[in-house]
Parts: sequence; C-alpha cells; structure tokens
Amino acid sequence: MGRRTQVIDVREAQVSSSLPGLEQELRRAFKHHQLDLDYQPIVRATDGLSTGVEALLRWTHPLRGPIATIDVVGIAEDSGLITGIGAWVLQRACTDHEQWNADHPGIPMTMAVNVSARRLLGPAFVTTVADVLVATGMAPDDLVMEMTEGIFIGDADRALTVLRDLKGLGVRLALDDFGTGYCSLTYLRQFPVDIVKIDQAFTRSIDHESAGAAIVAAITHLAHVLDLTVIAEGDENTAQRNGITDVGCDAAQGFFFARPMPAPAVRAMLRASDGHQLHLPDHLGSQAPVAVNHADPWPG
Ligand code: G
Ligand code: MN
Repeated sequence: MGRRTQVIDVREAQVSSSLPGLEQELRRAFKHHQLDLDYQPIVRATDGLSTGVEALLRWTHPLRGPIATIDVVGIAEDSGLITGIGAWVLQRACTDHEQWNADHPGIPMTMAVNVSARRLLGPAFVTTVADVLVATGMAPDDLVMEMTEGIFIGDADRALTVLRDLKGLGVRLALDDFGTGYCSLTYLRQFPVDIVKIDQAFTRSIDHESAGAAIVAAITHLAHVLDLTVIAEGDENTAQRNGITDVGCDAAQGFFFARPMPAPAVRAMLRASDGHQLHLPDHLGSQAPVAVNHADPWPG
C-alpha cells in the first residue's frame, strides 16, 4: 500500500472536518478573482543563477488568512472547481511568463505549474494545455508540468497515454515530491519524465540525519543515469545548499535561495538582472548570510 494513498485520504478527511463551508467561499473567491499566484525561483546549483520559477496557488481567506494549498486543491477537487481553477492557473502562469519574456527576451526562464492527479487524468486536460500554449504563444519547452507519483495509482496505462500526449506537445514533465510516493523507481524508468524534484523532507534530512546526504546522492545518481534533471526542494540553509551541490543536484528551490513572491516582485527581479541572466535579490555572490524564517504560511 503506497503512502501517497494514505496522504490523500487524510487530506480529504481534514478538508471535510476542519474546513466546513469553504467550498462556497472558494467558489466565490474564484469568481471574484481573489485567487492569486506566487512564483518561487528555481536556481542552478553550481552558481545560484535562477533558471525558472514554479507557480504556487494562493488563497488568502478574509477571516482565516492563508489557506494551505493542499486544502485549496482538496476542496477544489471535491467540488469540481478544480477544472476552472486549474485552467485559470495555467492561463495566468503562461500569460505572466510571456509578458516577462516580451519585456526581457534575453533572459530564459521556465515556468513550472502543478497539476493534480485527478485533473491530469480527467477529460480534456491535454487539450486545455494545448489551447493555452496557442493562446499565449508560449514555447512549449518553457512549460514544466509538475505532478506527483499519485498519477500512477489506479490506471497507469491511462497515465502513460496522457504523459505521452503532453510530451507530444513539447512540454516538460516533472515528478514532484519525489521519494514520498510508491514504486517510484519503476515509474522513473518507464514514464517520459524529464525532471525529478527531490522532496523537501529529504533535502532537510541532509543536515539532520546521517543517511540524509546519502539518500539525496542516491536519488541524484539514479536520476542522472536515467538522464533526468534533479531539483532539490526545500533548501533552507548553507549546509543543505552545500550538501545538494556536493552530490551533484542540478538545481535547487528553497527559502535559502528565494521565497515564493508575487508577480510584481518577479518583474522587479527581472529588471534588476543584467539582461542575460536572472539574479536573485539576495544573490549568493554577495556571500551575505541569508536569514531564513522557517515558518511557511503556505504549507503544501
Ligand atoms: O509540493 P510543491 O513543491 O509544489 O510545494 C511547494 C511548497 O513548498 C510551497 O508552498 C512553498 O511555499 C514551499 N516551500 C518552498 N521552499 C521551501 C523551503 O525552503 N522551506 C519550506 N518549509 N517550505 C518551502
Ligand atoms: Mn511543485
């Protein structure tokens, strides 16, 4: 029994018991354009230069404050709102990407968008992606679709068909939260995935457990044998940054490098860059210690 299955069950139980009535409010928030996206930079491990961003869905409830993304996605999936919200996320992320690309054509940047298993395997998903690519004019290989190993639970043949269709469009595929699902290794080999994102728990274990660095090294080595790019998620300090660099991870995404930021902050970052490469506001070249507030108001 895969752990991922249990995680989904727990989440749905939490949504129904601790977030009653939020479905109508989410419906209203979506209708009134109160959902937003933050973008978190992904940086090259060797030099800390940003190569792209991941779009993260944000809903700030007027009374409850920030609602965890995993809960928003759970409510949206259970209520059927996920189709509309998911399409909006994709459209908005690609539109922002194209705007940034038009303003700063010399700075290459990928855009990663999360897609839940239910939506990816649901009807018309590939058509939606194709439509958005055409509507925004985005280069398909600038778009990365992030999914968890949850897509392989159930009808793995159907998952394979959808992933092949997406690859046919030219988009790139990333396995998110890698290592927390089940049967990961089989799927890594069989499915047309381009990128592996090592789960935050493994990255954090680098300086917490003696086996931590070995696990991250093993995933990285395996991914490289399979010709995949490796991103370590959740890097929060120098020891973890050094750890992931030492074992040869290609890229990193964590508070140590940059927090998720709203679109205007990305634009400011682009303006402050040198026209060819995207520099983070707290670029590592400065060697200044980066203060990390571990509290994340936007878990999951
Ligand atoms: O599962 P996924 O990779 O899509 O989740 C990304 C989430 O992880 C976002 O909500 C983001 O705010 C959070 N996150 C990103 N980097 C860090 C980090 O360094 N530490 C912590 N605690 N959370 C992070
Ligand atoms: Mn993700």
